[in-house]
Amino acid sequence: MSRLPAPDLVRVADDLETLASYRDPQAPGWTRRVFSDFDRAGREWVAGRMEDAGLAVETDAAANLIGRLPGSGRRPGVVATGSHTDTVRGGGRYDGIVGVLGAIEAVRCLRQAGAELAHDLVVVDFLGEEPNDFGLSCVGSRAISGSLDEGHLALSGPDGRSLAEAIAASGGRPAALAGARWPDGLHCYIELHVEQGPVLEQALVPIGVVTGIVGIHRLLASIEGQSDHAGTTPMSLRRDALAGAAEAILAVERFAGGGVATVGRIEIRPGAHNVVPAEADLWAEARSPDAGWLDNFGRNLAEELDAIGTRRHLGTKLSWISREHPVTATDWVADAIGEAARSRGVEPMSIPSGAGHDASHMARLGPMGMVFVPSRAGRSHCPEEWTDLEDIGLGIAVLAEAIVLCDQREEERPGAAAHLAR
Ligand code: HGY
Ligand code: MN
Ligand code: MN
Repeated sequence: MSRLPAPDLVRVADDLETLASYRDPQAPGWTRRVFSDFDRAGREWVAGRMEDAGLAVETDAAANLIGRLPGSGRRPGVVATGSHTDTVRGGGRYDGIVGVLGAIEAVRCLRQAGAELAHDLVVVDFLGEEPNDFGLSCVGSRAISGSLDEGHLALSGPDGRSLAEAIAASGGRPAALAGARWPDGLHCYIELHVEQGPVLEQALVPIGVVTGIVGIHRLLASIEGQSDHAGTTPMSLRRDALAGAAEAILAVERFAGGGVATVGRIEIRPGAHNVVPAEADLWAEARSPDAGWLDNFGRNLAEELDAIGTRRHLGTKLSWISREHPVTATDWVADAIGEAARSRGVEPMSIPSGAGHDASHMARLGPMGMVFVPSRAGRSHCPEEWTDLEDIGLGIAVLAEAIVLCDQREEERPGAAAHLAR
């Protein structure tokens, strides 16, 4: 039996509702996109909640919001938890948010119980987990894990600003980004998140222990043809970039067998009824737990784009925006999460994650595990996204208990070393 108090569900519901009120009223759903005024204001409020919970708050060079509870044992490395509070356009109130507000509530439970941790505990609201206008996701966790490079910082957005400038406007110091990597090492990272799929709900199991996270490869395919008069140019003489793009979209769908792949955005120029399209840009991604499958997908798509270009006399260019490898959760962290669930009377379910998470990047630094709670009807990245408060409360209780269990583990077990070497 746990000696930690149960999370205060009224307080958690209030926090969820307040953060949801920081939203873009011009956009659908509960939109709070990274680098927007709404995101900045929401995170300022989150910083206040961290302080109220007894955390010492700082903003690091990548504009990650970090709340620290000092440990008493002077053990090296931190126990880290958290997630993100930015949303996709038209998103919901739970994706990422449950992991940040849940971590703050877990801190309150630990402090209320007088629980002393040997390691420092840090709660992170990572900057910009969702793909942003620069085409990049997980900006903050990439920076912390040392993989946000100069090329990323130079990416330019629709308003002509660079990613570095956007990070600075959100309170970061991009010139000092090397310092964003955890200076004191990672004992382990545990993230609470909504499942974003239907598996737990259908199985009537309220807690999932994540086994691993899919790899995600994101790309931009640019197709160049020629703009011509749509009434006078014979079909045989056209170099229609959009018709080529249509073939490419269907190729992405065809090559998705065995994994998932999506074209989520397309831009056409000049974009008029009566002009043959001269340029098309497609933003697409593929996901799989199998790194080999992802490589094959990329090869197949590159060959197919070349073939489309040759057949249709179009120029084609494929650029990879990011290529995240699949990661597996660390056994001893996953075991601790399972034990924490059982201490709350729940037999958890092992479950892979088809969604990407900051945890994928934190896994570069050390042992990683995730706790999932059910999503109603599996809906996510939409305004209807919903998780019952009781399930969120249980997830927070499991997170708090898992933090205590993982804190007590000795460091540098062989599993952790193998993980870092991957
Ligand atoms: O796109 C994803 O998988 C995540 O929700 N950011
Ligand atoms: Mn998301
Ligand atoms: Mn998320």
